[in-house]
Amino acid sequence: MHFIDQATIIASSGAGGVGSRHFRREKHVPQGGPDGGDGGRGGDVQVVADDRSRSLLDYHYLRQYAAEPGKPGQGQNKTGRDGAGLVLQVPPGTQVYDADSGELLVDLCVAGQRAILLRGGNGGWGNVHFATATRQAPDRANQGQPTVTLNLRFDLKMLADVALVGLPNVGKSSLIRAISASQAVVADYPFTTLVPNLGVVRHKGKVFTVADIPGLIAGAAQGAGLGLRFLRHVERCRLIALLVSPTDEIPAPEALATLRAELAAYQPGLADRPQMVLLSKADLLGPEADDQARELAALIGEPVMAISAVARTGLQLWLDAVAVHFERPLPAATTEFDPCAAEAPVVQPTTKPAPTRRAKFSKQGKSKMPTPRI
Ligand SMILES: Nc1nc2c(ncn2[C@@H]2O[C@H](COP(=O)(O)OP(=O)(O)OP(=O)(O)O)[C@@H](O)[C@H]2O)c(=O)[nH]1
Ligand SMILES: [Mg+2]
Repeated sequence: MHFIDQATIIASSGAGGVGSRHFRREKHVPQGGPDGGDGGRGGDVQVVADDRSRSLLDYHYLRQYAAEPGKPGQGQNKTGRDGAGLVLQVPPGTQVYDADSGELLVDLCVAGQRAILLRGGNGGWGNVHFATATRQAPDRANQGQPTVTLNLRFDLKMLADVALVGLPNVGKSSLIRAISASQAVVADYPFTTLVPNLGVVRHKGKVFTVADIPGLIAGAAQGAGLGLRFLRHVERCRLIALLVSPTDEIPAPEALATLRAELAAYQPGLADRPQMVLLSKADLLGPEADDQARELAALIGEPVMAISAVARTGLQLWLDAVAVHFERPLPAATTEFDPCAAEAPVVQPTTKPAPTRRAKFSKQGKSKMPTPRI
């Protein structure tokens, strides 16, 4: 599957329908009064976080989206039909920006969360509204409010509980395959994984999501390897698992320092995110694996767990530790990151009120319909 995590689109609200300029025409009702109905409302543009979508691929191919305009009002006081709204479905974790001003409009961090980005235009008044005692045949009606166009930027930052970070070839994809149904590709060469993979782990009644991030190398901050492009997906993880393995080209303490330096270069705050160190491919170390893990732990001054995706050892213990980590009540003044607590899933719909315009009528008495911009 193609994975697209950024897209820019143009979205337009529906214009309001034009009001009708109509007079009653019935047998035996000479000079029937005005009966032109109002135009229908234009459709809104909404955005919704949809659990089933994982990528912004659709928006990469199709860039222009428009809600339906309201239908014109009609005689016999008939109001025009409202235009259908437009619902843009994006994966949870998508931030929606106004591409021109750079303003964050809404951060959709919970599945099902939705926001109205643009409200459809109100329909114009039909001539029935303009009748007065002295003006009983009003020759005017209102144009509906025009369409409003917004350039939108979608920025997907995956919402996983745990991010797997390590040098290329350390066994990240093998690990996500071993603990979830993810079909991440595994191969014996660096940079097998080119885009992040997401897996759902079910462990002893707990469910959490794990992201396998493409391998990092020293100098990623300057663009080496795949650069830091995919670290945006680590930004919103609550726990970072740092993997080192006996097959790394550099010793484990050095590998850890490299990974941490690259994380900090991407975003200083990432260094403070809770981390766990995993000694991957423990099967290659045979019975010495646990000793080596203890040695490394003593060297770096923090706990290290030995795991093997191939031999499936240490996985349950590690998942126990992850579950305990997420269960632990957070201290009052915690700095632990929780994307949804930090930005409570309150939707702040951004609406741009459209200016009202009067209808202009040509000599033939026909109204000019609002022309949608796209
Ligand atoms: N012996 C052993 N080999 C492993 C283990 N986990 C992964 N490997 C091997 O290590 C190689 C790389 O594994 P991947 O899971 O693709 O590594 P990765 O970290 O996802 O690599 P990139 O996507 O390139 O960053 C493959 O040949 C795997 O078979 C393990 O637990 N034990
Ligand atoms: Mg991989």
